[in-house]
Amino acid sequence: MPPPDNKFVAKAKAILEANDRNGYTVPTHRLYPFQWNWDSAFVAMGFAQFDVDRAFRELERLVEGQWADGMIPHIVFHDLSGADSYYPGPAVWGTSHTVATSGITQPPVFAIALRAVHDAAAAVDPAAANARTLPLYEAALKWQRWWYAARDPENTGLVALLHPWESGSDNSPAWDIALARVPTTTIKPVVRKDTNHVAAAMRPHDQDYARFIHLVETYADAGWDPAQQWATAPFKIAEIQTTAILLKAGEDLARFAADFGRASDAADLAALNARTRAALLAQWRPALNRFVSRDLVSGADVDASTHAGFVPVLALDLDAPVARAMVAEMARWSAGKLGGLPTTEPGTPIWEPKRYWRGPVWAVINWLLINGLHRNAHPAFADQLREATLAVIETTAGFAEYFDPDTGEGCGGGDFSWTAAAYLCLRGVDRGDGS
Ligand code: 9WN
Repeated sequence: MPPPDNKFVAKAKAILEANDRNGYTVPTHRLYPFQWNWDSAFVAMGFAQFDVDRAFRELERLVEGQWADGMIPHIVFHDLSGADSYYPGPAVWGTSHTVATSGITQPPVFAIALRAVHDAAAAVDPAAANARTLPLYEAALKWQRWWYAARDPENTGLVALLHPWESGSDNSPAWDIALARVPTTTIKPVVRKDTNHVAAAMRPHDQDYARFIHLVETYADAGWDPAQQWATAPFKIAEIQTTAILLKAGEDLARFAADFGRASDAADLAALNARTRAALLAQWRPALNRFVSRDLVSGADVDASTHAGFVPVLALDLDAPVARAMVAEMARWSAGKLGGLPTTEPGTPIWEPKRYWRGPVWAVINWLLINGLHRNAHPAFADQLREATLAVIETTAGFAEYFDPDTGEGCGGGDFSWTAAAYLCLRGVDRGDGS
């Protein structure tokens, strides 16, 4: 169902159009002047609500950055004309690909988006939709295989992140213990630009940035070779949000493999999905009512209370008591708060309602959870999150990057692409799953 005509729908479309840079969409003007990986996947689902051709184009442009080994980097620097407003740019990354890119990746929402874009296109012309999808399916499958080869070489079923930026939740308290082991020394000075655009109190600390850049320099030194990075990484987290997204992507790819008659791809995907499903289920902690990541350097559970603990609902069919316990916990965190689910548990020492991934609400996280809640037969709480997301945008925050759950204030960058995309998809469909 297309979104109804209202002034917010018009504004959301206008934001996507204004952030368009010749077929890809910047997350927001100046603060993020390039193409970001998971942002583009969410944006493609937003475009699919009103312009499927443009939705495909978003994904095609992201694939221009795909490396020979299959990785799709977290930033593609198509056009360097606005480069002075962002740090770190290509010179810091020191990668070598035909288009300048970063050297790390981001959550693989791409295949999930491809499914939504394909299905929107197929409603009009199935043959044309399949023809345009096929090369993107192949790119997504290659990336899926990269994840398993490069980030789960021991075949545990959980994929690991080697840099907090790969999570998309950069300064989450989930990384505090692991990141504290990373030195703050860097070869070249750190020259932050983000705090020229957004108040420092809403962004990561300088110490976080020093460690982020230390990791970049360490991996650049390893020649961006996945095996060498794995061997030398001082930060290595088998991470549940990314793994859950990878599993959902694997399910969507398996459906494409069946549709396209790719029997051997389908068999590979079924085996990978089954291994990951079992590994993810084993990360449930009944005492916490959440799933937990594992720190592969120390071997310990990452038990910081962050939203990531709920994201496996996206890709698992949970036993009813587990789903109920999880929903009750999410309801407790969001009680009396605005915008949906806060990214950390309110009232705890880690809770900072304005500081980026340490408390604020993000529309795209709500969106992933809403999909998972429908899958697991919790439509009432899904609707509550959906209504809260739409309401905070319409009443207090506008299309901000993220929201303060105490005040409903919009924080970070303005006219933000993925917030606009989330709005279009959540406003447009009753189930709120972009389909
Ligand atoms: C680093 C673009 C990206 C999002 C991430 C978000 C933020 C970048 C930054 O912005 O990260 O990748 O410089 O802060 O954390 O989720 O993809 O919107």
